[in-house]
Amino acid sequence: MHYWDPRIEEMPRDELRKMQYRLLKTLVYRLYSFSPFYHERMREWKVHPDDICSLEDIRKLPFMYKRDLRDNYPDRIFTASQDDLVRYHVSSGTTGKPTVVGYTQADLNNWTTSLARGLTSCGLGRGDVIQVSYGYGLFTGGLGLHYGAERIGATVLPTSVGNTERQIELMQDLHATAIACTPSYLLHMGEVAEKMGVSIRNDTQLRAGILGAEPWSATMKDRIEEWLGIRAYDIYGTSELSGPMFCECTAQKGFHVWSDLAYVEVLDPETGEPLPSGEKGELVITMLQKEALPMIRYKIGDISSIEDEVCPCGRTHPRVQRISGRVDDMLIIRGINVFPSQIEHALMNIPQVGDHFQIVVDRKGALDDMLVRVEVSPEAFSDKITDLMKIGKLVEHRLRNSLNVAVNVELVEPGSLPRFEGKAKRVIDRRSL
Ligand code: DLL
Repeated sequence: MHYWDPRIEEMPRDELRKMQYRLLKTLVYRLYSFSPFYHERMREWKVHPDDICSLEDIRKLPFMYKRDLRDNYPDRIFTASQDDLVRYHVSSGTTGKPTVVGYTQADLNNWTTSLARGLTSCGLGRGDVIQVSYGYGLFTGGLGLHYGAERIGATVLPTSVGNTERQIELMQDLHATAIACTPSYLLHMGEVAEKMGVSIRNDTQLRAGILGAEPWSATMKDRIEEWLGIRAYDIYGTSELSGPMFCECTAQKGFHVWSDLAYVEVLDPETGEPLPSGEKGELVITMLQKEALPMIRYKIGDISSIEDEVCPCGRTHPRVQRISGRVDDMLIIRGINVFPSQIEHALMNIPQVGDHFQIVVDRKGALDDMLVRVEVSPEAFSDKITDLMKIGKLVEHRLRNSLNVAVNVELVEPGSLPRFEGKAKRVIDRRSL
């Protein structure tokens, strides 16, 4: 078994917790003393650094939200001076102002270390050629993976997104063994490759995908693995935490959250109470070592659960399961909560369904109306109306059973729905327009 830093990765749990407590205590004192924003927040919540006497006391601290960054645009809550910043990333907010994240050199080092551990844990290292097809620039995916891959001694092929045919030629010619991109972009690449007469499974050296930045179901993972002949690893992060940070290991049982860098909580979204291992709730993360933009109890809005058992890979750090949705991308259809990931999960279990779908929500009179447009798989596509009707009925039935709400289904030809190079946009909610 291969580790990047065995001393940390296999550290006994009690030692890790002691380390977390020390880091938390130092962080809270620093912020209370030097940051007007955190000082004010802690006073509002009537908590003083002296009140933090154990790791569990983290629950006394106030939450942070994305809107805190937006309200303090661009850099009013940074806790490092501009002289000490070595980089900015900016996340393109769809609503309101974007969020700006600044990094000191130590922040970049920790981010890169986190990825070096993660990439090593999924079996990559020296000798690998890692094609980085996340966007380079203000988005964190490209540069984040780039530095992580270089750190482990792999050769980086920095293709960024777009120009897909050229990407596939380079993947073949330079013998890429791994690709880092969104799962939806990899699906698109697979299709473009087939149109070029290239099978990723048979005609390339690709054996691993480092896929994330958007929700994707376990069934989608299975399909990608089977179709492309690779292992598909989940990688998670948000720009506010640095960018892509936490990656699955070869056990593929959730991504390890490095305890020396982050403290993770899963809370009941209704009561705010911590949930036991295995139960799904809202992820709240505290970054224990960030200098320029510390994030304490950041309410990310993503839903998942923690698996507390030590991983078969031997790493002692907790694992977070695949993200099953967001608190705020939850669609409420006639009073029923529906997550796009549930729809994906149901669809991907139907062999006649292709890999792409779109959800359109509208209001007809007073009633919510949900239409799911589904590409039929090339093998199942037929010009016989009766064949298509049968598939349509099956899809409707499966969706109704898994969502408990009636759904209209429209089957469309393979290749006719939009494809994405970055994060897929699968939901069109016309009710808010
Ligand atoms: O998406 C960082 C990233 C880059 C992660 C490359 C992984 C790979 P943001 O643009 O700030 O940062 O978006 C963060 O994307 O809160 C989740 O809702 C979603 N997300 C990210 N990774 C995953 C994943 C980057 N593996 C938001 N599964 C997060 C599900 C994910 N959702």
